[in-house]
Amino acid sequence: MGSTYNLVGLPERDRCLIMGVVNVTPDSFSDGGVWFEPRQAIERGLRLAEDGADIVDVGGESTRPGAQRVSRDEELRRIEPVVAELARSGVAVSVDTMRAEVAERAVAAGASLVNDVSGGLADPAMARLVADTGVGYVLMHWRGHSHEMQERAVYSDVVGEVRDELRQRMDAMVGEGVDPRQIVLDPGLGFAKRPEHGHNWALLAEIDQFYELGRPLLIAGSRKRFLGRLLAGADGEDRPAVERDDATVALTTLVADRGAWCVRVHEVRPNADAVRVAAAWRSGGDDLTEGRADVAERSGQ
Ligand code: PMM
Repeated sequence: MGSTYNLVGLPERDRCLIMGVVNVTPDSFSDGGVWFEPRQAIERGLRLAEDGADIVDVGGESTRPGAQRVSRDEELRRIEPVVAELARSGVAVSVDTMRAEVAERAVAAGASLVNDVSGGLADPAMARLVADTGVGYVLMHWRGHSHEMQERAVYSDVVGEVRDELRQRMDAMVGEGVDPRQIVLDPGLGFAKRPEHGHNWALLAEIDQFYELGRPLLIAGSRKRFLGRLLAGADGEDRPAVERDDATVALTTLVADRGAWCVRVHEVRPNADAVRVAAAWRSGGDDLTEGRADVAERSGQ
């Protein structure tokens, strides 16, 4: 399973990893505003680690469809103290940013992973920063900023095009000095993918095609609109974001069984249970020694 990739500074487990989300933003689609103050965001991150997050992903810029960009200074103000305090507490931290300067400051503050939803396209300095620091790097499939991505969600073969575009981006990053072993790939569910066209489900159904690229996969479907659409009520309205957690857990179980390296989720505990169920399911019970001991260890229990 996902443990054999050995990304520097990140935990290794014989199961799919859990990345818990802390959005230090007033406007993220699923939890905007809830953890906006640094103190609340730090507490939330520590809580997610206790709940079983292997990595805590800290982001200061909303990427919901239609969102406008925040300034670099504001993004730094939001995330830097949160990254620093979580890292100091022993949490493996990932920084969700498209800006090389923000990534650089976050890595200096202790982040072990740069999670760039633009796959290096939003900031030409990102590749160099990743190469120079040697930090792990999530390269997501992306076709443009939030205000323009939905109109770019035009595909004749969504799986083939996303796979080829990920390969091109990976080649470009490696061409600028990034070691391929630093890279984690992400098909970018919800980013230039339209629920009404089934793009997200097509990518999930063909997840095996992404393993052909030879890198670990991060899947981030938590609370996304394609789940809301799937669970629409009789009135035709999408299920609201905060009521999509059970569906998220189901998705986690399925992608963990299909070998995903990590899932990025808002509600950690049930997903942490789900990846353990998937690991036991895959191994046929051969390796049940770990249990949740890793979580107890970290929280000093
Ligand atoms: N989605 C969001 C934010 N960051 N990072 C990665 N690697 N992949 C994603 O799909 C992704 C991401 C948007 O969701 P949120 O607003 O709930 O954080």
